[in-house]
Amino acid sequence: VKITVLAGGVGGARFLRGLRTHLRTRYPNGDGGSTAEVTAVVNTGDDMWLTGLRVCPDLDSIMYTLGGANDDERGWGRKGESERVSAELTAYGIGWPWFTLGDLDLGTHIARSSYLRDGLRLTEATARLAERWNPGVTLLPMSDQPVETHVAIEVDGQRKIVHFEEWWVKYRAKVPAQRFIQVGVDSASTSPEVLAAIKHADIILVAPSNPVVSIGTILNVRGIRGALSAARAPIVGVSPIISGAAVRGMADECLTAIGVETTAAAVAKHYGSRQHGGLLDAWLIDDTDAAAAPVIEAAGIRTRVVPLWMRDPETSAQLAADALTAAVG
Ligand code: GDP
Ligand code: FO1
Ligand code: CA
Repeated sequence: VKITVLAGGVGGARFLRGLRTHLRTRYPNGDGGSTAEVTAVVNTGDDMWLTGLRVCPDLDSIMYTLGGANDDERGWGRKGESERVSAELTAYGIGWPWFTLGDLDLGTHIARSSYLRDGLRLTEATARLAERWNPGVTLLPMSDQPVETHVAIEVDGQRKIVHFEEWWVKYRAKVPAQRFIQVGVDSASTSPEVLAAIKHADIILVAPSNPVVSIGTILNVRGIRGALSAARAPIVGVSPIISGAAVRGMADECLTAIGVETTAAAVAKHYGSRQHGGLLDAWLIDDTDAAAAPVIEAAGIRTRVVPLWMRDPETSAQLAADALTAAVG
């Protein structure tokens, strides 16, 4: 079975880890792994060139999490990290002092930048990096061309446009976002690998990731929406919103900026029913949101009510199992 997952960073990583666990028992290969083939199409809108290096936060969150090297407490970066080089960079006045590149993490950025400088596409560079971590999932950037999310904000009466990470990390999304801009989106398109992963999938899953700056960004890349609507596989989404709140992270601030309520039903309607030209065949909502199921069903999206909290490996694996069950109707 071939499963393709659209994913952002932390929510995407936890969901993929749960899916991998579930598939090892559901489709065992006799060697501790699974015969199921999972491909993740990952948001690269948070990427940037920093201190001369290409940094890809969401790809790295997934790669480290599946490789068992993620700092799960902080949510990003490597566990056991140190920050000696970062202090040197700050002393030279390069980089962003509020955005820390750890020493071990810098190894990844240097290796990636080296591959890119050698002429590899980001897809190829990502595959090379992932070889070391054995993620058990094929990681594909949504595009080989840069598409960077920028945010229009107003600070002290001054309007300005900043990189997504500046809004997210420096301002902690506390200044309202007026608009998201995808720099480069007009000249970018998705890769042949992503198109094939969508076309040949038996099941397509939308991870419980940020609907605006993770999944929304992926969907806006040329070629992806068309491929999804033409895909033969059912498309099942998992709500990143539970009881009217983003579980981890700041999805609320992003949804508000695009005029979508922070509810499981509003996000489902924002994605839209596939029957009516939208994205979803089915949508998973949390037990606490059960009352919203009829509204979502009425919009033409099959709705399943299950626990959506990924508290530990078991609950994450169960969520993945529920998503696969929803795919068969
Ligand atoms: P980011 O790129 O690191 O911001 O991560 P993603 O875009 O993949 O996901 C972030 C979103 O995942 C958060 O805003 C939450 O809404 C959602 N999320 C995080 N943990 C959970 C969880 O345990 N269950 C569900 N359903 N959603 C979660
Ligand atoms: N998040 C922070 O809150 N502070 C940081 O200094 C920081 C550095 C950083 C470096 C590399 C990387 O891959 C991720 C990093 N993050 C940091 C996390 C990241 O900015 C965000 O959580 C995601 O991009 C949001 O989707
Ligand atoms: Ca992200």
